[in-house]
Amino acid sequence: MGFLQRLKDGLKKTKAGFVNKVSNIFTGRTNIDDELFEELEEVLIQADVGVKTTFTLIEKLKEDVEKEEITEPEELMKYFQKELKSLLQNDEGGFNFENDLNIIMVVGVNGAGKTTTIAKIAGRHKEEGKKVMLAAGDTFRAGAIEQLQIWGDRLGVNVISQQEGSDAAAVAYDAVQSARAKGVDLLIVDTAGRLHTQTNLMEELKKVKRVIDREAEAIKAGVEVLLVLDATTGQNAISQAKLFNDAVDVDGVALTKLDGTAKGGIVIAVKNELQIPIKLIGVGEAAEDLQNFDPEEFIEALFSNEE
Ligand SMILES: Nc1nc2c(ncn2[C@@H]2O[C@H](COP(=O)(O)OP(=O)(O)O)[C@@H](O)[C@H]2O)c(=O)[nH]1
Ligand SMILES: [Mg+2]
Repeated sequence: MGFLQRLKDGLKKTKAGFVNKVSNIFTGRTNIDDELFEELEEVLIQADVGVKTTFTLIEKLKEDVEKEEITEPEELMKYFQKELKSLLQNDEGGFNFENDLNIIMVVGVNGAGKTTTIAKIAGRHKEEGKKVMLAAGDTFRAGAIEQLQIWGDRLGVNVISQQEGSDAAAVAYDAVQSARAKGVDLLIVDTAGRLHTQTNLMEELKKVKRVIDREAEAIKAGVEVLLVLDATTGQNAISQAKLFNDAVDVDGVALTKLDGTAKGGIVIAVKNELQIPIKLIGVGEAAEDLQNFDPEEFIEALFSNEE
């Protein structure tokens, strides 16, 4: 299956639950009236686009109607897609590594998809011929260390770990040293995501980040923080993102499980309410289902008439 087909398949639920409703609003009437905008507003909010972003979109559409003298609802739908695309612009999908050693610190709550996303990123870069290393920084659960180790074995990638309960910042420190010594191109650091002790978690993550930043600066390694968000958690994902961003300055988001929700509008909310670029989207469990985010392709896949 090709890349675009995977994207389309992964967005099926959103297409059925959101895009088709939007289409019906534009095709099922002859006039552009207040009712059209009210219905659209409702559908957008239901699809997790977020209140603020929904209002922005509606305002822009009303401006388009005036400026372009649009009278046909169906024509306005083209402007709707155009405005969606422009709201998602400036997102550079994927990674742009510029240093000899590049470090990605991966954060997010338990179950968001951190470990699987790490494995997918690692696998992809290994295939491209890069030397990849993983660090088992979720020291809170023995299961998490083991899970990463299994992925490492499967992918043929080194995993730096210590035992359960050890200091995550110490694991990160070891990993950066080892990565440098072994000439690694990409080091990906897993972290804990337990939420019942939120303050402790954020303090721990800050410490890990401080250590990574300090060690990276000394050897001119690149560092970025990737926040993994589960698209099926809707507006919750947005509040989580604010917490993580306050603690560790998030550079990019990986939005997983888009295949599991009809509310793909969350993509637009993440971009606009958080102002954090979406780098990756997950549209399924297979490695190929983690894709670099491309707004153009995303909108095409959503609105295309073909299955
Ligand atoms: N359907 C679907 N499942 C995903 C996706 N990404 C991750 N998962 C699943 O989400 C579950 C939790 O993932 P895990 O990586 O262990 O989360 P962590 O606790 O954040 O490390 C696993 O069963 C993954 O297979 C995705 O894009 N689509
Ligand atoms: Mg994990």
